[in-house]
Amino acid sequence: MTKKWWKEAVVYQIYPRSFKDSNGDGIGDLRGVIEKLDYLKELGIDVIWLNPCYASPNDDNGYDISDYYQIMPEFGTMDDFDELLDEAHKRGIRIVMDLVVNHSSDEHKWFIESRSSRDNPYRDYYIWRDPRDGKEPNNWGSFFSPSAWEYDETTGQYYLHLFSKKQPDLNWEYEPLRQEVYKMMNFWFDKGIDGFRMDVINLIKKPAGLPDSKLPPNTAEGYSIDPELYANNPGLLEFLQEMNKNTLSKYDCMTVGESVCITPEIAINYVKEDNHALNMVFHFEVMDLKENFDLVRFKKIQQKWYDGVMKKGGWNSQYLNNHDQPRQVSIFGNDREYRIESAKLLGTLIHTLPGTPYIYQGEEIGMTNCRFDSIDEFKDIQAHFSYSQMTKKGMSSSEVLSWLNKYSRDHARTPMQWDDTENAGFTSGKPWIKVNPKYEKINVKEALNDPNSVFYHYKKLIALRRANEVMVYGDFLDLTPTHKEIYAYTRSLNGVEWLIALNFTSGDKKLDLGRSVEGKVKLSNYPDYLGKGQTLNLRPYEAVIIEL
Ligand code: ISL
Ligand code: CA
Repeated sequence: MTKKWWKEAVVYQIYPRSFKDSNGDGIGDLRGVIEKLDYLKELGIDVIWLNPCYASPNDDNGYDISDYYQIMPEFGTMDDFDELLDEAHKRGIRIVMDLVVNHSSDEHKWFIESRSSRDNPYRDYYIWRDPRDGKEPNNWGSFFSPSAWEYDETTGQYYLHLFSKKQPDLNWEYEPLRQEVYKMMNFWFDKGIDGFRMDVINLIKKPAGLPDSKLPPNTAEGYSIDPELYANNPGLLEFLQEMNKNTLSKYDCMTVGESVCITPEIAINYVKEDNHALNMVFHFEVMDLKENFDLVRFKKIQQKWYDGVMKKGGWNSQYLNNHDQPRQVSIFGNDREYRIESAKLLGTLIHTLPGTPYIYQGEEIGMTNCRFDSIDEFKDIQAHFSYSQMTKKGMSSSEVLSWLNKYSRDHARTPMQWDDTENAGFTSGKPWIKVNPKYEKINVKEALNDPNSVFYHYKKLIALRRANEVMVYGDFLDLTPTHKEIYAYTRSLNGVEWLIALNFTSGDKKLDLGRSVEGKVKLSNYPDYLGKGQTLNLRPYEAVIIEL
C-alpha cells in the first residue's frame, strides 16, 4: 500500500456558519475559525475541510454558489481567507475546500447570461430543454422540490435542477464549462489550498438522452426522484480523469468525492490509484442505516468496502456524521445515560476502521441532536421540503416534527458549543439558528477541564494514529462478523497486532473470541480492562484497543 499523507491524516470538518462568530452578527465566520485554530491544534487534527465559504445567496447555505472567486461577505473577505490558510499552515494544519460544481446558484453570472437568450454564449453552461406536451421534459423529481425542471418564460424552455430551483445544474458536456471549472480549481490551488471535498461529484454526468425514470412517482406531485438514474453514468470517470489531469495532478493535494448511490464495485474505478481520478469517496451505505441501525449490516458494509476498495488499490473514508446528518451519538450511540461512553466508542470505531477518519465539529465533545419545537425553528431547505412532502402524503404535522427531530440536517447545524455562557459562547449576538439547550453541560470549556472527556479521548485517538502505522496501513480482520452486539476486529502490520473490541449495547457482555484477548491496553473508555484468556468482558459501550 503506497504511503500518502492523506491516508495518515485525521480530517476535521468545519461548517463555518455554525462554528464561531467573531463579530456579533449571529453568523459564524472565517475570523471565528482563525480564533479557534489553537483549539484544533490542541486536538491534534491534520486537515480542516471547510464547508462552502464562497459568495452565495444561501438558498442551501453556500451550496448555491454565485461567485467561485469570492468569499461570502457574511463569512469575511479574501484577506481573512488568506490569513486563515496561512495561520493553519503555520500550525501544520492543511485546508481542504468544498467544490460545488454539479450546480451553481441561479444568481451566478453564468446563469444570468444563460437564461437571457437562447443564443447567449453561456446558454450551454446549463441544461435547457423544450417542454414535452406543454409540461416538464421528463418525470424527474428534485431532492429539494417536486420537479427537477423549472420553466423559464424568457426563452420558453425548462432548466434542470437536481436540487433547489436556485441551484441549476451545470452542463458538463460543454467543454468551455469544464475548462472554467478547472481554471477556478487551479486558482484555489495556487493560493495554497490542500485539496477538495467534491459535492455530489458523481451526479455531474447525466444519463444520455435524459430518459424518464422508471420508478413509480415518489413525490406528492407525481415526479420520481431517482438518484440511481442520476448517478455514476458512463463517462463520469473520463470527466474526473480530465479534471485530475488539468488540476489535481499538478498539486500535492487530497480529494474526496461525495457520491450518492455508490457501491465499492463502482467506487474502485474512481479511487484506484492507477486510474488517476479521486483519492477516496464518501458513500452513504452507513448513513442509510441511521433509521434502523443494525450492527451486522454495518460490519458487512465495512467488509465490502475493505475488500472491494482498500484491497484493490483504492482508499476509503470513515465518517458517521456531517453537516447533512443527525449527530452520531444520538443515532448510533446512546445520548442519555451513556453519552460519554458511546461517543468515545464511536470515535474509537472510525479511527480504527480502515480509511481516513473525518470528525464533524462538535463530535469531539459528544454534541447531541437538538429539540426543535416547531417547523419554523428548522432553517434547512430540505427540512421544509420534507415537511411539505410528508404532510401532503398524509402524515400529521406532529408526526413529521418528530421525524425531523431525529433526522433533520439542522441537528448538525446548531452552533458549536464553546462554553456555558449565553448562546454557548458562539456569538454575542442573536444566533442564526437555535442553540442546543444542552450547551450548559456539553461544551468545549467543560471538556477541556475534564481529563475523562470525549475531547481527550479523541485527542488520544489522533495521537495514537500519528504514532502507530498499524492504525493506518494495518490489515483488517473482522473477528465477529455475525455478532449483533459486539464488534471485535484486528489491525496488523509487520508483526504488530491490535485488537479493537467494542460493545454497542448498554448491558454487560461477555464473548469467547477463541483467541487471546490479553495484551497491553493502548486506549479505553473505562479505567480498567476485564478481558481474560480468550474472553472479552465488556461493560456498556466499552471500547478498547489492545496491543496483543
Ligand atoms: O442530505 C441528504 C440526505 O440526508 C442528501 O439529500 C444530500 O442533499 C446529498 O447528500 C447531497 O449533499 C450535498 O449536496 C447538496 C447540499 O445540500 C448538501 O449540504 C451537500 O452535502 C446540494 O449541494
Ligand atoms: Ca459573524
